[in-house]
Amino acid sequence: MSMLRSRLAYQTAGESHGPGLVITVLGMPAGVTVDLDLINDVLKRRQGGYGRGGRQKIETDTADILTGVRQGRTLGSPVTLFVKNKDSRLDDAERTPPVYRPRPGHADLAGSVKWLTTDCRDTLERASARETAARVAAGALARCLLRQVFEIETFGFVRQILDARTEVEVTEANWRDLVAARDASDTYTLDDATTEAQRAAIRAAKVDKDTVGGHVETHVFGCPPGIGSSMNWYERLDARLAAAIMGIQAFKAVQIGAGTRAGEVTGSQLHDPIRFDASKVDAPSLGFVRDTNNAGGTEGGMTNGQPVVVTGTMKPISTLLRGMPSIDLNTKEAQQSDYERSDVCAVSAAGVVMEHAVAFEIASAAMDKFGGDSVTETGDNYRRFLETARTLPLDPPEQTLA
Ligand code: EPS
Repeated sequence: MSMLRSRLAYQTAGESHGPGLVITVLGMPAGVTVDLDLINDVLKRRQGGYGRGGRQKIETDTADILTGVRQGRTLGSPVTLFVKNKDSRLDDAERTPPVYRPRPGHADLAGSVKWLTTDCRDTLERASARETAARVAAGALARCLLRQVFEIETFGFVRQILDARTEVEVTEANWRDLVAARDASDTYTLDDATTEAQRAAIRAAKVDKDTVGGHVETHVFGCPPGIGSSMNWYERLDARLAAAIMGIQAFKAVQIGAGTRAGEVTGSQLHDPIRFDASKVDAPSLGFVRDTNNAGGTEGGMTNGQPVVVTGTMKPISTLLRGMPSIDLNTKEAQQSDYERSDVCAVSAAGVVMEHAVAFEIASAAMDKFGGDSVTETGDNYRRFLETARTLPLDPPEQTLA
């Protein structure tokens, strides 16, 4: 996975109620123009969405750049970002009390046993979805690289909350228009009727002191064929995406393209027929056209030139105002689980987080393929690859010499 084997990787650190979150991105080439407005804009969007809790009224997440950037451009050294927590109180025992009644669905029980304590707070402070702010910051930095060097763009939105689902189709032709629709939606979905239905589902859950989850989608446009690799399981792009997405708090499933529907139809119904359209040879697809995209833009663990389409499923948040049947870890007696300030629904935020987790993996896999220490070198490598791929088949002697 990117952390272990790829050059472009990141590490986050920080507790939910500690002084802040630290993000270190390793392997960024020199010369990436850091769009701090983009980073801060998506950090703000992550904080929003109908159904969020009180914490987001306290925080105004913005990133400070501590290392790796000079005059707005990366140097090739590790880039460190810092997102400050205003609600910093980790060492205040009164305002951050122990939690002895684990919440079903949270890390509380398993973590307390693992780290040999009965105070779930030692686990939950790091397990908290507060950390997703760090993931968004890293992904936004990756988007700066993707845009500048590869002209690759990502688009994330909410497909469904509980049973309120938008059927709007996202294509290469319409996605830019849908950005405005998504940004006008309180739940980050794509049409007004679904926004209203999702708001109603969240409102009903709030009245019931309950929570709701849903499905979020990310589409990646502009990938050429060949990012990722079929040579080793850990280089497969779909495997990398799945690992990155399952690493997001509260995600329970990932689907690429048709996803689980692939098990319910025949091969001739599923696979996307291949055509060649010489008029599209300058597009990232290099002219290899598919009229359907059930593969979700990956075949054999590599991009195939079609948009990469990923769906992630977030479970309902495990902190319920009404509590859930649990126990007191000190006495083992039956008790309702503890309540911590939380969200009724964070699916909208999860859509932002997944988009950025996906962006980082795509950028990391693209750097694995094209390499380079500076954006100039990486860009040259990329253009040369496209030019050569367009001339296929190569002359045999040329192939031998290359
Ligand atoms: C979150 C911050 C957290 C929670 C939520 C998401 O802050 P606090 O615990 O202080 O309210 O609101 O985290 C969870 C739902 C969770 O289970 O950890 C954030 O910034 O996204």
